[in-house]
Amino acid sequence: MERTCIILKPDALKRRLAGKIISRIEDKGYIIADARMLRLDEAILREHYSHLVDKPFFPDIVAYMVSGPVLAMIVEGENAVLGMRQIIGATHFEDVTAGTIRGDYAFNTEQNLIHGSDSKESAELEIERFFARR
Ligand code: IDP
Ligand code: MG
Repeated sequence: MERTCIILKPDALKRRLAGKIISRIEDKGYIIADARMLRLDEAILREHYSHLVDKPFFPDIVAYMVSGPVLAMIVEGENAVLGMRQIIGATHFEDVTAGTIRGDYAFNTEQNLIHGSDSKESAELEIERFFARR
């Protein structure tokens, strides 16, 4: 069984969309194996988004991601990494399609409600980062 790390970002909780998003995950057939509320800080975000630290918008991402609690989850099921990326939708707003979580609820590239690991390797690192270490 494959597992992936999903994070409901602060806007998902502020907009009271957690229930709807979790329903979509369960409707796909996946199991919420573990979950925890976290408050992220810049240090963990520099790690989690290490591929973006040099981007001009990185300070905005930090401000967004520390603006409230997040809900980190371990989601399990067949092809969970790719399957979750499919229901999450594309990264960039111009590529997002309706029917995905981002396509149906987000209205820009940055505040896009949900994180999902992009590979099995990232999933294991992120589960370690958000569940084992803290
Ligand atoms: P992903 O979340 O689809 O895996 P990444 O490229 O890993 O996309 O980017 C991480 C997060 O950083 C995105 O989910 C989004 O919140 C933010 N982000 C990525 N690219 C941009 C951008 O061009 N402008 C503003 N925010 C961005
Ligand atoms: Mg990513």
